[in-house]
Parts: sequence; structure tokens; C-alpha cells
Amino acid sequence: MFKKILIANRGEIALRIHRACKDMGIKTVAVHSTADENSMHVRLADESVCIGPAIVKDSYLNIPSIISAATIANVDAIHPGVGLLSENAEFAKIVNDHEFIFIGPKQEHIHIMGNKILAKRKAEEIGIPILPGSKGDVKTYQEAVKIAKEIGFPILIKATNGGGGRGIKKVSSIEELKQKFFIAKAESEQSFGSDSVYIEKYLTHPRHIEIQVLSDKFGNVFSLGERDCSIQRRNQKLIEECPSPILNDDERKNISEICVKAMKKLDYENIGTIEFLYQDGEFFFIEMNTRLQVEHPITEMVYGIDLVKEQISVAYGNEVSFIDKNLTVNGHSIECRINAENPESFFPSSGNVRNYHVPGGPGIRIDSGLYNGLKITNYYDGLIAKLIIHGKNREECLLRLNRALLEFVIDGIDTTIPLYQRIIKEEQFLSANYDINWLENL
Ligand code: MV4
Repeated sequence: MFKKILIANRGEIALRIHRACKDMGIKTVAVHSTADENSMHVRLADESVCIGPAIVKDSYLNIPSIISAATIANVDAIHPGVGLLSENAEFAKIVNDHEFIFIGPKQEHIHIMGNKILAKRKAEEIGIPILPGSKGDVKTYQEAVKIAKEIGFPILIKATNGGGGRGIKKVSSIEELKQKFFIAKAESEQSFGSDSVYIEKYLTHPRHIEIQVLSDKFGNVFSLGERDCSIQRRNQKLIEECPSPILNDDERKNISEICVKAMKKLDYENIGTIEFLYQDGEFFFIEMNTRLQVEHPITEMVYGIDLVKEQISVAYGNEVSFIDKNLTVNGHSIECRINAENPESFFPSSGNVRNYHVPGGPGIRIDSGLYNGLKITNYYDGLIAKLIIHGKNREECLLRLNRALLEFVIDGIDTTIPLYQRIIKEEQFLSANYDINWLENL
């Protein structure tokens, strides 16, 4: 096994990866900015290297600094974590060129899935259902009209290089298309450096359901079921559930089989998540994330596995650990993302953490690097803790979630805890009767 791994990330996810390494007897090297020198991921690591100033571009995205740190610390492999450099194909290549193992998929697959049109084309080629729309990018207004008439309004114009929900425009009529087509192209150029756009049928009331896959270097591919991430605001997921409360066993089995077949065809390696919109019994591909996801713990709770350990192990060249076991769904799990932000305005909040008290007892897991006195700044994204609940069914989960939210104390900053206390009282949430737009209209 690897002897030492560099974790090219920060916050709770860096800590999560550190914990997996320790559970495998692997030494860890933390990298950090000057703003993060007192972070838990740095304090707990076996070694740490400061790689630059607070601003991410100069530290956590500074590839030469990270490669230098890996060289000095003499690590075997680099784990990119979530966000930051985790889906940067160029970084994966540079890591490999320096003879470190990149803990993630092949750079070719990172590259394809990073481009929305290439990803959609590839998805279709490997048998994943896609949304009706243009074959590739739409260059002229005439072309846009032709496609809109074929698929029918409403449609979405999406920026090819857009991401995280930015660069999508809804169009409901021909008149609107005439106005918005050129604006969409100009804005894409402005925001993403390319005016390339494509067109899709707009789904009015979908849920966001994603499939977790894991593959080793021997062509063994597993689906670890789905996560339902429909409770979101401004394209930020807030609550995730595993399994989805609205899928039946046949639907679950079918979409899992489609994804496993597709990943075999692709010769995909390591961990990945295939994201779908689900509406009226049908799945439609939206994107594939070629990395670990923030919400991976709910899958771990239900399937009784450690996804980060698997990821490290298959990157080393081992087979998936549960290859000869029959994985089954055990109960239900829900994650709430605790962000340092105002629960109403969602405005980022900064300050020093005080009176930190975490909930405990059966079925509660907290992934967080928080401690009393920790300074929360606005340099980084607001995710400060993940509250992960496990129960024998959704009902037990919801009761435990209610208990945990009442026990949780974080003073000194605003957090989204009060928002969750409000959501779990809503009848539509309790009956799982909502779509991706529900919270925004609440
Ligand atoms: C859509 C859609 C409805 N119809 N595509 C937003 C993020 C991007 N990755 C895909 N997104 C959407 N694509 C069609 N054809 C609605 C969304 C969408 C969304 C999707 C998943 C989770 C949250 C969302 C919030 C707003 C819009």
C-alpha cells in the first residue's frame, strides 16, 4: 500500500481523507494557505507544508507549489479531494508526469466530463439516457429555431463551459428565443470565455438523483445506489438522502445497471457520480462528476463501506474490497450541509467559533474541522460541517435529525442550522413530495 499521501485540499474534506489514510496506516501530508495554518487538517496531519497566501488561486490552486510540496515530502500519491483541483485534467496529468499517483480517474475521463457537450455525447454513446436537444453547440439563430420547434418549448439555452448552474437560460416562446439567443451567447463569452451554447428540453419539476459508481483497474464496476439531492438553493445542495424516498426497487435497479454498463464501456476507473434529472419516471443525464462528492457519507452509512478507503485502494491497484460480497441497502441516511451563512439571506458569515457543541448518540456522524476559537473567513466556501444521520428507515432518520439539530450549537457565526429546523417541519419535506425548485419557492 501507499506509505504517504499528500492531501491537496482543506477543511472538512481534507480531514475526511486524512481519517481514511490513518485507518489504512498511511502517513498524511497536509498543504495549507497562510489563513489555514491552525486548521484541524493541518494539526492532525503527519506533516504539513504551507503552499501560499489565503487566496485559493495562489495556494490550493497553485500547482507548482503543490508538486513541490509532494516532492519535498516524498509522497507516493496525491488526493485532490472535492472542488479545487479535483476535476482539473491538467493537474492529474502533471501529477502523473511527476511520478506520483493521482487518486482519481484517468485524465482523459476528467477532460471529457468537464466539457458539457463532450460529456453529453459520450453519455449517449455509452447508453446513458440524455435530454432531447441539440447534437452539439448551436451556432446560429436559425439552428436554434429549428431545434426548439423539434423538441417544443420551454427550452434551456446552456453555456457549454458553464458550471454549477451558471449560464442557463429558460426560453418559453419563439419571440423570447429571438431576444435571448444572442444575449445567452454574449453572456457565455463574458462569463466562461467561450460563446458556445447548446439547447435542451426544459424539465419543469424534476428531482436531482445521482448514482455513485466505483471501479478498479480490473474492470470491476459497482453501483452504490443513488442519492437524492433535490433540496437545494441557488444550485447549492443542502440536504441529501440515500436511498431516494421516491424510487422503487425496479427503477433503482434499472438506472444502476445502465450506469454500470456505461462505466464498463468507458473503461472508467476510481470513483464517480452520474447526475440525473428524474421526472415522471424517467432519468436524464445532466453531468458526471469525476471525483469524490461532498455527500458521499450518506452512501457510506447505508452501504457500510468507506468510499475514500476504496478510492485510495483501487488507485493503488487493488480490487474493490467488497467484490465477493453482496452489498445491500441498510436503512436510510440524510445529510444536512451546515454552511457559515445567514439562513435567510444566504449571505456568507465570518467570525470566531464559540460554544461549539456537537450532537451525539445513535445514528449521528459529524464530518467537520470546527473547534472553539477557529476563525471562519470569507476566503473559502462556506461548508463548515456535515451532519450525517443514519436510521433503520426514513422515519427514524427524521426523528434523529430533529434531535441532532436541537443539540447542535455553533455560536460566533450564522449557520444554516435554523433553516434545517424549519425545513424538517414542512409537510412536503416529511412526505418527500418536492422537486428541485421547491425550497426556492418556500
Ligand atoms: C436542467 C434543468 C431543467 N431542465 N436542464 C442546473 C445545474 C446544471 N448542472 C443543470 N441544471 C439544470 N438543468 C433541463 N433540461 C434544471 C436544472 C437545475 C438544477 C438541476 C439540478 C439541481 C439543481 C438545479 C437547480 C436549478 C436548475
